[in-house]
Amino acid sequence: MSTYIISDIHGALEQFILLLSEIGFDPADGRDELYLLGDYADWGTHSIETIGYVMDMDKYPTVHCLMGNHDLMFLQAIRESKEMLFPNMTWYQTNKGFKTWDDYEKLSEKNKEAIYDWLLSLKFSVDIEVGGHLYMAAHAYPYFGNRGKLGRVYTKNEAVWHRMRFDEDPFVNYHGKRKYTALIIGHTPTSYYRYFEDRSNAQGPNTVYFGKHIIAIDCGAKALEYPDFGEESSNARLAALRLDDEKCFYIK
Ligand SMILES: [Mn+2]
Repeated sequence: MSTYIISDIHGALEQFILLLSEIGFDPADGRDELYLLGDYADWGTHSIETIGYVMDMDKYPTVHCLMGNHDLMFLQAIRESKEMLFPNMTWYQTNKGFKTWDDYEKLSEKNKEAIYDWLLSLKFSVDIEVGGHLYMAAHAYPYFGNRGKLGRVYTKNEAVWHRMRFDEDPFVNYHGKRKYTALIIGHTPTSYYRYFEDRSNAQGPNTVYFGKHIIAIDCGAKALEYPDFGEESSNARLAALRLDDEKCFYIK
């Protein structure tokens, strides 16, 4: 049994399916665990299809899906449209949610409701134990609910939006009993962490970043369909981390 983690698919369904085949993950055989850290949609043109695909996978007990900021914006847009307000225009215009929304509006009421219910069901963090180590996985930042003694309030909003610095300790205000080895996150493309660590930009394709307190796995797949984003486009990949031996798998 192995434990795999993937984040920030952003509508890159073809690459996601190739990556699942590369790691040999099949939810029907019940052998391995798969954690998806959010941001299933937006940017890529196959966003609604990606959400449908992930929703089908999520029916299996070995698949665990978390909330990302894009999933939260999508959820907020649906709720606003239900209340006859305009959907979240920041998401629509500046976070590349327009294709997701336009495709969503073409769906049947039944399928729309299924997406809404699924988005509402997404968790903000999960603890993962592998090889004697305890990790927390979240889209961007820890979320504890009401577990443990906390030196500050950790909000759901931060859990999907916070931009972690490369040297930041996300557990510094957690005074509970659990001893976390690292926080595993997506959200911020790993080129950002490598840049701040060694001030170098010219490093080729993005790789998973193993920091002091974090493991960052978003290798920038959102730019796969955008050739005009310079190095962000040429370095973009979708990554899977196998937590057991920290082996990484990549699809361009
Ligand atoms: Mn994100």
